[in-house]
Amino acid sequence: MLSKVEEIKASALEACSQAESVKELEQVRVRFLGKKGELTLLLRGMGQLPAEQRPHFGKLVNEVRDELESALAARETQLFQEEETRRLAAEALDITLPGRPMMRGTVHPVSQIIAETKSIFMNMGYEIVEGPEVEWDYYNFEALNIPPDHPARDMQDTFFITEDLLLRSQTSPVQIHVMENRKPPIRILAPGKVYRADSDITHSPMFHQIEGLVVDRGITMADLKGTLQVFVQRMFGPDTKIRLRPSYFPFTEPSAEVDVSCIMCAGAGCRVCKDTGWLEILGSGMVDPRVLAKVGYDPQEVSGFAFGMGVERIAMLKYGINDIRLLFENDVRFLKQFSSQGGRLC
Ligand code: 2U9
Repeated sequence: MLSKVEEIKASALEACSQAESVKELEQVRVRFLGKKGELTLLLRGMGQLPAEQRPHFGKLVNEVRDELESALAARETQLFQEEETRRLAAEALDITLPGRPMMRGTVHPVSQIIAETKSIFMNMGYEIVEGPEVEWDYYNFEALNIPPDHPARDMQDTFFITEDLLLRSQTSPVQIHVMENRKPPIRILAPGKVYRADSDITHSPMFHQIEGLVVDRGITMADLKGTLQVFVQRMFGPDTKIRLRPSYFPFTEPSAEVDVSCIMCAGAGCRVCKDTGWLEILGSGMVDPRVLAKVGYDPQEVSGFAFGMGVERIAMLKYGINDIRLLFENDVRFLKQFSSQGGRLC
């Protein structure tokens, strides 16, 4: 029986050191120390020994069990550490790998034109002003010398909310509010959304306008022309020329449409300018004395010039866009072409 104990001890310690995982180690524990384990059964068979040998035998088996338990615990700690090291190595992150590339957003071409125009006029001392998109009929029409029978008031052209309330069809009401609340000198730029019941490849029911207004003593058409000359040179390039053609607007007298030398062919004639060498970009004129009088200014004392442009039209000309709807669809393939990096990855 004693040699059997030594035999079990040797094979248990051997199995313990050979176990390659915590699971295998548990099997070793069960095999030798479990309820039906080899050492346990040996202890249970002690009754077959002569009485005087039992204490010595029992002591020996208990020593072997203690030794095996210590060996199992030591091996378990070792295996835990090895398994932990392997797990951490498998989970390791390589933080030197480059990150996933992300597309950088771009500024919408309409916003680019608005920002550029604001910057050009702010550098000339203009103040940027804004106002409500829902307006009274009075501010959108009446104060601007647009009589009740004028075609612009037609229900087909303007989005009326009630008989007196509408979605503004131009940003001019903003300038009327400013003039009602301030005395000249006035030098303001009013960018914003406007609404007209119009929709085709060059018209959208909502579009953006930028209007400018200067009122002071002694303002003349020369001031208007000089200001617009500076604007187009900064917007389209230093060689850009302008020409003024007589026109009519209810709120300006005299009025002029302003053309720039074609930004595609520099005036030589091409498809974009329909071989004329010129592109119409805005309307302008001297503020009608009746408009000045309506806000309480004395037209004998002060005069003013005003101009207005459609932002989408400027963007279409500047970037060669042939359908206004592209500016409202927000197709990333279209928009990324207007990034300063051409929509490249970060
Ligand atoms: C006040 C007095 C006068 C603003 C002006 C135009 C001429 C003009 C159009 C350009 C293209 C509108 O978007 S568009 O269809 N605008 O031609 N706008 S003068 O005149 C004003 C504004 C405010 C108090």
